[in-house]
Formats: sequence, C-alpha cells, structure tokens
Amino acid sequence: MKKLKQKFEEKINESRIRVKELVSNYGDKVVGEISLRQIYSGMRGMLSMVTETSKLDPDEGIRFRGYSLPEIQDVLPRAKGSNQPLPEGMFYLMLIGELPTEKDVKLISVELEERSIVPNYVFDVINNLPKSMHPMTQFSIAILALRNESKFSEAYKSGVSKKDYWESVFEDSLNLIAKLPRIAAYIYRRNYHNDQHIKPKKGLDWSANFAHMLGFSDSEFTDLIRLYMTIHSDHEGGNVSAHASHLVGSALSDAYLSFSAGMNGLAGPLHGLANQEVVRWLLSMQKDLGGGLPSREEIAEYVQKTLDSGNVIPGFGHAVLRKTDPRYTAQREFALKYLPDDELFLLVSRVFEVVPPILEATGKVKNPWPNVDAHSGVLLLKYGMKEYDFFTVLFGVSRSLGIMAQLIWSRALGMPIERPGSTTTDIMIKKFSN
Ligand code: CMX
Repeated sequence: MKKLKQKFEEKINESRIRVKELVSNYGDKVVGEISLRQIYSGMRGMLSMVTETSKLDPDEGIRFRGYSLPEIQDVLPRAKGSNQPLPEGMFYLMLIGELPTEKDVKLISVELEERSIVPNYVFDVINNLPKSMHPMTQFSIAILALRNESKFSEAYKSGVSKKDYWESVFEDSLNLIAKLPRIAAYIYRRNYHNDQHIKPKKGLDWSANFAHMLGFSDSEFTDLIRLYMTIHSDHEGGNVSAHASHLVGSALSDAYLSFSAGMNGLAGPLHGLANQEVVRWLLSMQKDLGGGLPSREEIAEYVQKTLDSGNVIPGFGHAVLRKTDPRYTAQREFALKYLPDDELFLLVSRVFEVVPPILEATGKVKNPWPNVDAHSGVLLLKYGMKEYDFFTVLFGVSRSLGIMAQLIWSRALGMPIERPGSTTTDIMIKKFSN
C-alpha cells in the first residue's frame, strides 16, 4: 500500500512529459477568440488557465476527473454505515487522477489525523480577535497565522530546486487540509458556544471528526458534513476562490498565503457568502410574511420586491452553469430522504418553483436556476446549526481539497507566474471607433 505522496510522485514525470509534448507539438494552435465584450464582462468563457482536478460543463455541471457528481456519489468509498462518499476519496481522485480504494482513503484519513495538531499561537491569534468579527475574516486570519509552519517557505529559503517545489507544497497542503476543521470548529465554538471547545477524537474520518469538534453527534449530521465537504470541494479553476488562490500561488506564495487569499474571495456575497445570504433572505421573507410556509403568490411578490430594490436573489444564477446545479440536486435528494416535511425545506422547494420564471422574465439573467448555495443552509439549520454567518467557513474547509490539489499540480508542472495583459478604454475606443 503506497502512501499518497509516493503515489503522486510517480505521476509527476509522466504528466510533465505529456504537457511538454502537448505544448511543443501544438503550442501555436488557437484555442479560442476573445471579444471586446468578454474583456468587460469578467472574462466569461475566456479559456485561459489549466486546472487538472475538475471541469465545469454549462449544461451538465461539474465533473471531477471525468466523473459527474451522481457518479462520484456512487463510486467513491464510504465510511461504514454511511450513505455518503468520504471527501478524502475526492481529494485522492483530484490529486492522483484515479479512483481510490477503501484502503487508499483510510490512509488519507489516518494521515490527516496525524497532521491535525494546530499550534497554540493560532488559537491565541483567534482569541485576540473580536467575536463580532465575521467568522470568514477570523478563518482567513487564522490561516495566515498558520503560515509560520510553511515547509515550502523554509525550503525556498534554503535554495530548493524548482523541480522539487511540489514536495514541500504537498506537505503544506496536507497539513493545511488536516488543520482546517480544528480551526473552523474553534471559531464556531468560541463565537457561539461560550468558548466551550471540543478536542478532536482519534480514529474518526476527517468529516466525522469535524462534526464532532463542532459539537454534533447525530450520525445524519455527520453524513451531511461528508456530503457537504465532497460537493463543495472543487468547481474547476475560474471561480473566484480557486482563481485567487491559483494567482497568488503563481508568485510562489506558499499554500497558506494562497488559500487565505482564496478565502477572502469566497467571503464575497456573489460567491461563497451566498450560502449565508440565502438563509438570511429566506428567514426575512418568512418573518415579513407572518411566519409559516408562504404561498407561491406571496413568494413571487417577495422575489419581485427584492429585485425591485436592486438586490440579487441569493442562491440563483451562475457565471458558467446554465441549468440547475447538480450540487443543489444532491442536497435536495438528501433533504427528500431525511427531512421531507421540514418547513424550510418546503420553502426552498417552493422558491425553486417560483424564482426561475421571474428571473427569466427580467430578460437579462443568463441562468435562472438554483446554485449550490440555494440549498445548503436549510440542511444545516435542520440539524441545529443555526448560526448562518458561519456557513461560508464550512464551504471554505471543503474548498481546501480542490484548491490544494490544484496548487500541488501547479508546482509539480512548473506553472509560471500569472501575468495576463490588460488594456484601457481609451485604447479600445481608438482601436474600434475609427
Ligand atoms: N438575481 C438577480 N439578478 C441576477 C441574478 C440573481 N440571482 N443572477 C444574475 N443577475 C443579474 C446580474 O446581476 C446581471 O445584472 P446587470 O446586468 O444589471 O449587472 C445580469 O443578471 C446578468 O448576469 P449573469 O450574466 O446572468 O450572471 P453573472 O455571471 O454576471 O453572475 C452570479 C453570476 C452568480 C454572480 C449571479 O447569478 C448572482 O449574483 N447570483 C446571486 C448570488 C449567488 O447566488 N452567488 C453564488 C454563486 C455560486 C457560488 O459561487 O457559490
């Protein structure tokens, strides 16, 4: 049974040769054209980076190393008695490019447990932050503090050769993934449970230990965390959190600096913070409409009011997807199985019926369908996690799996510093209006 690092090392040479041959044989081929509109609209659809871990298809959704989300739920190993794949398996698949065996996954769980001890100075840093500070800000600061542990920074200082960068980046990445649940749980218990912290438990998988440290013992909640950690892990390279991490990492900033940058992007309301915004919006709708389950007509009116006040409907729309997000569907299936009569789930379902035609009628929204964030919050609320301004931190812990697998590959393949070109409006006007 080979350890993950050894297995990864065996993949490097073959991949370096593949990339070298591809670029030397076809380097001058044109892969797309860029319109002026694309430059002014957030580079939509502009193919400009390589991300080995996953690929997003607008009509089908995400594929991780070729596997769709429903396939992933079928083929990845599960914990005993669990109905959900173990996210450790997802990490293995993204990093190695092959399906893991149960033993491969077990080895990762053990390895993450061994690496999970968080130095006390990180807790001290968190303890010195005001509790009123948003949990995502605390999370990002704690990750930066942990940077003191960076093996890559040490190796770089001591003059490590370029071809070996990946090795210390691998160490940093695994260490970071291992420690994040403890940091996230610490922030949660400090903010909402009077600093009553729960120590990690030995012998649990990554998600089960996370659920335990958060203070939840229900096995359905543990399975929800396994599902959550699996489906939020990666969404190819262009989303804000992955792209920000990739960009910062390209300057040879270490895994901690890169991931913290990504988390600052995830904390934006158009990206990961949308999961908190969805719950806030649903609860205010319920409150404004007198509680209980509002009718379709009442929901439609409320949606229109939100749009008329110049706000977006959180949890709907996507920059790439053009259909219901399969990550939404996976969570809906979980809800149909475990909480079919829950009032907030019924509200989410009703909102799903009502919102798309209204967004379509605006004539400008390109994707009126729900995304991953439209569903995740109500599942957590159901199991008693009511502090919804913490929800994006959960997203962040999961995202570490994809972002770190991407970073290890970037260093193994010797990806250069990113430096796209930019222009000015004056130049564009001169170019096209004469
Ligand atoms: N509600 C209201 N208006 C919306 C909308 C929504 N849910 N989604 C898009 N629009 C609007 C845009 O704001 C834009 O309006 P303007 O032309 O007035 O600026 C117009 O429709 C066209 O936008 P688009 O091309 O369809 O969407 P973008 O690629 O620009 O933006 C996204 C994508 C996700 C930011 C947008 O759909 C949105 O704001 N959704 C709500 C927030 C959300 O759920 N974000 C989470 C996304 C998933 C994730 O990253 O976690």
